[in-house]
Order: sequence, then structure tokens, then C-alpha cells
Amino acid sequence: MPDGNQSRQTNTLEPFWMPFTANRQFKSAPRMLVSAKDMHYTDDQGHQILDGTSGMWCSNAGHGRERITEAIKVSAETMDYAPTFQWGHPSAFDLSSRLVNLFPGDLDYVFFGNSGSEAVDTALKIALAYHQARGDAKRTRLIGRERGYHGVGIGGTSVGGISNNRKQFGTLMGGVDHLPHTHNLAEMAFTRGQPAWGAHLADDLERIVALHDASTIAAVIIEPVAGSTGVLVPPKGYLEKIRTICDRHGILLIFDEVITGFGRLGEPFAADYFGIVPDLMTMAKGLTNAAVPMSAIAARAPIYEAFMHGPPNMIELFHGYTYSAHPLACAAGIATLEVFAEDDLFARAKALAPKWESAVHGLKGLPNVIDIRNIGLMGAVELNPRDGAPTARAFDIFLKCYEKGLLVRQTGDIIALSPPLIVSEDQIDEMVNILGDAIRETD
Ligand code: PXG
Repeated sequence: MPDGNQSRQTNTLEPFWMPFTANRQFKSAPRMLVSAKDMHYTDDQGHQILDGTSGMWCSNAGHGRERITEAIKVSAETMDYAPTFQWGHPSAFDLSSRLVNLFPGDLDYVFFGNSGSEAVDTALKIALAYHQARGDAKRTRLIGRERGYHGVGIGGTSVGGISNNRKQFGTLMGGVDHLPHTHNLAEMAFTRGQPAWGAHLADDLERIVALHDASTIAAVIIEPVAGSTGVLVPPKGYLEKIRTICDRHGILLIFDEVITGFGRLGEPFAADYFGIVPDLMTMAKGLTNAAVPMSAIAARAPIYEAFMHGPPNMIELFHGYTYSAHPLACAAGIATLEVFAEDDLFARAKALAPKWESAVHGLKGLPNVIDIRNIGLMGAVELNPRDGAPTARAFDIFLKCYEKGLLVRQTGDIIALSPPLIVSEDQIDEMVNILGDAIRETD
């Protein structure tokens, strides 16, 4: 072992082990963002970059919203931290009340975490503990879906269905099965909005139930619109069928709304958009406009009530985080909800969705474009992979977009878009024009 100090790198980029990043490639040509305001980032070269992805699907109200920044400042000055195990602080209850007013149906209770991954693992644990609390402790199986993304905790990785995110980590949790994904280019390429084909794919849940027996299954978790894997829009009737099958067999349905929550589809939640109330619903990202990390899990009243038995001085759920309902995050969450309401941003997203749809579908016919998908203010362009070099074409397009002043997300051979809900019609055109040029200029 060389002396620790001598082996230290002088390159200041080296020590940060970057998440979900090609570290060596990035550090040889870094892309450094230094400030953000409204629809734009600024990089360390002084270039303005139009934000086509709300950061990473999270800054739904645009960047640097003064009301949110101010609320964070005031909160930090008043009380830096307060525990929420056996203690409370007012903004935790204030945010909870406002959130449950926004949630659909009888999603009347809310639990807090700090990331989407924590929200997912919390929801899975609540589902398991709920069945146990009802005296149905045999229900321990969890069902996810191929191509699903539910964060990076062991629970979320286990129910997740993106192979690269799983294969480095051994056998993961036992007792997990997966529904098939809903993507089928032959049947649905270039569909605008929800595909007409594919509702029958939900019937696979009946096959899984028949295989394992309903009495062993605790919950099904799905993203109502699969985001990370490249915007897979649910076929018409698919989510309704999943809800019906879960109800038939006493299985809880968890919607992972980490991306779809807070206006992405032009409604508060995808649950509202599709008119389906899940039993548990996870959210993060847009909850605080990403200004402070925070996530939440909504639970239907009967789930919470199932725990409220036994001596009242007993802790009902042995779960929580040091930073559950952190004061700074609560302040940011309250201010974010106020910004959404004042600017009527969900309605704005809804009104812009038709413009968005026609703009992204305008890229049809460009070289290598094999599919375009959209819903609300989400969009994706799927490219033919280069022979022997999957993902390389989309990565080159991602870099070209950056050179031309546009931030997009690349996932596999797909470019995903999800602009802040404050985007203007001109900025939508600008995004699509830049992306179109980048696609044309890439072999
Ligand atoms: N569930 C869903 C549906 C998500 O999209 C998580 C859980 C995990 O959240 P955290 O906060 O633990 O990262 C996510 C996160 C992308 C991208 O560009 C997507 C996510 C995160 C980073 C990048 O596709 N989704």
C-alpha cells in the first residue's frame, strides 16, 4: 500500500465517484453546471442551456423560484433541524394537511422520506406490515414489472426491471416476480398518447396470481407511465385492469409517481389523469421542486387504520428516517405547492400538452428515429441502435444537444424529454429544433 497522502490525486475531479455516470469519460471532458434560473442552466463556460428535462424530472416549477428559496432561508434560520420520532414541528403537519388535500380518493395519510428510493422501500415495507397487521402475514410476495424503475434501494432494485440496474447486485430480495413490460414497437410505434393495443398484458397478473396463489402476494408496484426506461405510456385500459385484478385478489396496488407526480401529466398525479386510486402512492422530485431532497408515501385511510390498534403508547410502525419531514424540506414543499397553485401550473401543463405532442411527433421521419412517444409534458424519441454499439448513437445525440444548448436525458437508445411546466411554446419549438438538428447530424 503506498502512503495514503502520496497516492492522493491532485485532479480535483477525481474523488467524486459519480452516480450513474461513465466516470472516466466525464472526467476527461466534464460538463459542469454552475447556476440555474427559470428554464435555463448556465455552465462553467458561461453557456446558457435550455432545460429539456426539469433537471432530472424534478424541477417542475422551473429553477430558482424565489418563493421556495426564501422559505428555505427562513426555515434554516428559525430551526435547522427537529426530530420527528416522538416529536413534531409545525411545518411537517402543515405540509401533510396540504398534501392529503391534493391526493385523490381516500389517500388521507402521508409518510416522509428523502428520496424516491426511500419512498419505494417504505411503501413496500408498509405493504408487508399492513398485511401482517391484519393477520394475513403470509402475503409477502412483491410484484414489479420489467423495465420498471423504482430507485436503488434493495427493495426498489428487486422490484425494478431494468437489467443493468440489477445484474451487479446478486440475487436481491427473494419472493419477487415481474409483470411483462408494455412496449411493442410493431403494435404501437409513433402512437400519440396512450396506445390502443396492449391492455391484455395486464392479464399476466392473473398468471402470476395463479402461479404463486393470491394468498402469498402483498403488493404490485408499477409506474403509471414508466419514466426512466424511456417513457412507456400505458395502453388504454391496462391500468384499469391491473386495479381490478388487485382488488379481486386482495393485493395492494402501489403507484410509483416519483416522476408522474406534481403536474407532469397536467393533473396533480397520474392517478388523477387515469382516474385510478392506488392503495399506496410514492412521490419525490417535484414535491419540493427538487430544491431540498424529500419524498413521500401516500396511504389510503384503511391502511393507516389497520395499524392503529393495540395499546396507544406503542409505536405502530417501526420505520422512519432521521430526516423524515426535515424542516427545510417541509418549508420547500409548502412553498412549492403554493407556487404550483399560484401559477396554476398543472392546468398550464395540461393546456400545453397538445402543442407538446405535435412538436415531438414532428421529429418523425428523421434518420434512425424508430418511435416517438408522449403523454402530458413527457416525451421520448427512440433511435435505432448502432450495429454492435448499443446506446452510442443516443449518447452522441445527447452530447450534440448539450453543445447546441439543450439538456436532454439519454437512456439506452432513447432520448427523453420532460420540460419544466413553465416552458413556453417557443421554447418547446426550440427544444425540438435543437434535438432534430442533433439527430440529423449524427450517423
Ligand atoms: N421511482 C421512480 C419512478 C423514479 O423515476 C425513483 C423511484 C428513485 O428516486 P431517487 O430520488 O431515489 O433517485 C425514481 C428516480 C432519469 C432518472 O433520467 C430518473 C430517476 C432518477 C434519476 C434519473 O431517467 N428516477
